[in-house]
Parts: sequence; C-alpha cells; structure tokens
Amino acid sequence: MALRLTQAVLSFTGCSFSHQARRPWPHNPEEHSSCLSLVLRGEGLTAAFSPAGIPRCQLGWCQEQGRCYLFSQTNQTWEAARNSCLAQNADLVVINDQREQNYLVHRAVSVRHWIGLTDQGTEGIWRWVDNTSAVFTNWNKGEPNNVLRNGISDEDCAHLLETGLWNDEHCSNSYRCVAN
Ligand SMILES: [Ca+2]
Ligand SMILES: [Ca+2]
Repeated sequence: MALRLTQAVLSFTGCSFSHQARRPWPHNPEEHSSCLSLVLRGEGLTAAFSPAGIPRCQLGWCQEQGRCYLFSQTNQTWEAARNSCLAQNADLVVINDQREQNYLVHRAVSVRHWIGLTDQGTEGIWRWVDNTSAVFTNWNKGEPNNVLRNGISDEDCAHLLETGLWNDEHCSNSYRCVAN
C-alpha cells in the first residue's frame, strides 16, 4: 500500500534542542548525529528513524558513545530523582571518565544536575549508584566539604555545578538530574 504524505513534518525532539523543518533532512546532519532520532509525522503515519548505524535510545534520550542519557526538565530531590530513573529502568548517571564528563557538561548547559554519586553509606566514602567507587572525579576546589545545615543535615549527594565541576550538596535540595 502506498502512503501519500501531504503535510509531512520532520522534527527532532529531546536532548537540549527541538527542530522542525518542512524540507527534507537537516541542513547539517552532523550537528544532530549524537542525538536522538528523527520523527516523521504525516497524515496517519508516524515513523521514527535514527542516524544510520547508531542504535536507538528511547525517544527523548540522548546518545553518546553507545550510551543513552536523559537530562530531566524538572527539579527533584536526589532520592526522588533516583526513583524516577529506576522507574524508567535506568539510574542516575555514573561518570567514568573525562570524555563522558565533557559530554554531560555540554548537554547540561550550565544547569545544576544530580549525578549518581553519594556518600550516604559512609561519610566521606563516595560511591556510585552501581556501588563502584569513584575513580574518576571532578570536584570543584574545596569540595566535597560536607557543610552542615542547622548543625544536623550534611552534604551526601553530588551534582554538577554550572561549571560542570562537582559539589556535594544536601540530598533534599531539588535539581534536575542526568539518567543513564
Ligand atoms: Ca557527606
Ligand atoms: Ca559542598
């Protein structure tokens, strides 16, 4: 059966941008190659594509080096953010090296995001949510400093600062998060 698309719209969604064009395929495919999929919507038809040879992440997730990332748009406590990740069969991001760090900073666009690093188990012993120890770290100068709030609550959850450097913060603060 042949389908005729009379008002097809090409749209890129998710990640940190959204793009629509009423003419075929992007003006600069490279610009979009690390990111999500192309969605083609026409009358009675929705089809999704990925750049050739790249496995597909869920719609709205970003792909980099074979891994899928979701940059949340809502602020949540660290624990609520983690639960949201787990509900999507993911977890807060584990950052393995400088290249991954650089990618996340690029996509976080100077907005604070929780990452999957905590010392809630043992104060001062930072572990990732997959229970591995933090080999690669990117702490801001003077961090982690475990500042006390009201003499009781300390800082046990890590996040990206606007600069991309890491800070330990009160887990009850609300920030966006990165899932993967
Ligand atoms: Ca701490
Ligand atoms: Ca701190």
